Amino acid sequence: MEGHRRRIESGEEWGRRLDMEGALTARDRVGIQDFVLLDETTEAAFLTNLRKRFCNDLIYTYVGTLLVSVNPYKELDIFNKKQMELYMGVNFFELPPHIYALADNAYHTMLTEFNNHFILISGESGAGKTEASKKILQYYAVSCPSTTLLNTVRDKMLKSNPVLEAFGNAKTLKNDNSSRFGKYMDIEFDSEGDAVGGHILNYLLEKSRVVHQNHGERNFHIFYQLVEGGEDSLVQQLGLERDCQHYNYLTQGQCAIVSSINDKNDWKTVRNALQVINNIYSVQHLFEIIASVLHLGNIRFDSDSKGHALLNNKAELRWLLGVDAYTLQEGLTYRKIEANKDEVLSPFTIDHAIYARDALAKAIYGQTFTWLVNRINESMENKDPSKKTVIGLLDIYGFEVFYVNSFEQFCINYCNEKLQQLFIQLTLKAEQEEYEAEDIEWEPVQFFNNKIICDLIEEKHRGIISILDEECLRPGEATDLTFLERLEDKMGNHPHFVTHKLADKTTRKTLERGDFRLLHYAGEVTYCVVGFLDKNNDLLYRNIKDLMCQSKNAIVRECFSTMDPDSRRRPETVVTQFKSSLLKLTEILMAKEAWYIRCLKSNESKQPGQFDEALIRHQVKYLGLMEHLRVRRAGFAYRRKYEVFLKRYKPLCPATWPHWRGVPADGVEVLVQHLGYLPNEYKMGRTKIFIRHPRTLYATEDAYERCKHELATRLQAKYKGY
Ligand code: AD9
Ligand code: MG
Repeated sequence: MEGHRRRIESGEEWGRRLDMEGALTARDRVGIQDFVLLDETTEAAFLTNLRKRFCNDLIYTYVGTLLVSVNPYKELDIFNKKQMELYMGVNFFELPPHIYALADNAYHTMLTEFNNHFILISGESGAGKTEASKKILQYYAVSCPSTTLLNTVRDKMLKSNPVLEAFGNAKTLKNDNSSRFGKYMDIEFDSEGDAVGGHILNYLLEKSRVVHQNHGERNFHIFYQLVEGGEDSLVQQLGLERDCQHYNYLTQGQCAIVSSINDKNDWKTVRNALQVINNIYSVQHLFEIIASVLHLGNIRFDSDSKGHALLNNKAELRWLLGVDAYTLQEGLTYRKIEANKDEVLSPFTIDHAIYARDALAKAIYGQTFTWLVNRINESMENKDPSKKTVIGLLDIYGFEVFYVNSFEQFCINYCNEKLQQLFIQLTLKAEQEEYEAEDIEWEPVQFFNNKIICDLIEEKHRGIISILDEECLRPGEATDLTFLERLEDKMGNHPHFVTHKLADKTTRKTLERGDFRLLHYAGEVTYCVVGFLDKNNDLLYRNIKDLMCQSKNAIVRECFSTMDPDSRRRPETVVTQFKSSLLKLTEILMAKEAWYIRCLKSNESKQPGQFDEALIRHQVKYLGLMEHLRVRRAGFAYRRKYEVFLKRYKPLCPATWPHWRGVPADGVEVLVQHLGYLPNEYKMGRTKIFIRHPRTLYATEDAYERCKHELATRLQAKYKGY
């Protein structure tokens, strides 16, 4: 690990120099780079500062070590190798705020303390989370030491991004490149700081998009990329038409062409990045699957005289997944029922047949996505996991509200509630509780705790998820509307839950009978219950599943053979699986040291340079930034157990070196007195020392590095003669 951190002219010093040069003060012109240093902690002052910076293309501002980022919706010249080099190994507050500074600081803290970290990137849909996570990954790819072998791992990590974005992102009304899955990626480092491996956990892909898109939205990018950009021979081989309009699954949103997206070029990038999968046969199978889904979507049904579904265009069947065409046709138009050890075929109506077709398309795509993540993980695997520390990057779908919100928005917004809860627990709550526990004098800061909404959704036996699952257990009897009625019975007068029946006169006008409204931490969302039960059950007929296990396509065969191996057990519902995976994620994160990036969306129309004050004020409010600022301002940036602090810095004081004989707290007191800490710079708690500002600690750290260096030089000189 490198010794001294570089010290260079700081942003503050730069500001002061400008002051002396006259004209406008830097502070007046470009705002202040850490909200903690603002004269007043009002929302108005906060927004004024943010606006000043935004208007000067300064999209980053700190609140202590938390980074606030405002989406500029334009390319800025601050993300390049030169900038990266500027930030490498430099103390946090010494340069203007940047995502590279946060990435670098997390990295160096990990190396010095040999512990695990994570970077929580949050904000609503389109706020810039995915862009932020890519910039961090690029920073590590450039800044970490490199060898040929490691370059391969690094290359795979970088390539995983375009691949997963092609398969997991889509254009929505909020964002032209919206993440439709959640992603948590561990970057693994060895003790030298080399990136030696990576691992991705993926969360609930919005599969319904494969078969249905709302007006103004698209299916996943990969479909358009293949149709538009695929090589002639490939397109021909897959039996595709080079026209998105030809495909039922690509045209429902009526916006196959988007000005900000170049599917042809993106295809080239993705094709190249697919090297991340080491097997060319698999890549070919992957393309066959994408094409099969498109063909499947073009299968239509007619009805015979008895109202039973008949396949209309059998021609499409020959392109489908290397399975027997006749059996597939049967699977899409009949259901196999076991009765007294006999198998009976029960014909579908057209609606049922469409349901079966779409369920198959969703299952194939969803399973393939998981397969893809697994292959990427294999290729980034750390070959020697014995000694490693990690930095985890969390980039999940942001909070979203559309004109019509369904099961998918419910899951996405629930996930955002959980992340907000984690943020509250780790910052506002834990921080204040710690001051109390350590007997540090403290004026409590009030904040809105969204636990009440998390409980409303996920509480055992009483929450919305439990009620939904119970309804899913009553096939034939329960419907989306009985689910709504049960919610009304149970939630009655909950302050964050409203329906048409429960609402007062004014609110009732804004609610349909089949809706329920949740008052989320980030705003109200009205959910339409239609489809909740089906989407939560996510059933695939047994005979279709069995058929897929015989596919000639190795990926399909593998995916469906490993799907819920215990067929006697009822599979967990979608939302319950999601809830458990979020619980596990919270445990993973809680065991690590946290860094935060709060992304703000500057305007709804995706325009560069537009600072929509009302929109930003709303985000500042619900993200809890003001409360965070108040806690930070009154609080302490750094704290360490007396033992740990003393162990590291004891060489700096003759009275504590090489051994301190008394209790650690007294040793620390002697040490900081010796270092000249002023009384208001630190506080002694019951078990820890609290340091108000990071610069105090950085000065101590610099002194420690100098001391270590001198000690090493002296030792070298002493032993030179031997
Ligand atoms: V969602 O929850 O996945 O729907 P994100 O991930 O928060 O959302 P994303 O990072 O995809 O948003 O950003 C949306 C768009 O904003 C990008 O496609 C860019 O066009 C734009 N953006 C975001 N951050 C930056 C930036 N630092 N510089 C330039 C940016 N443009
Ligand atoms: Mg995203």
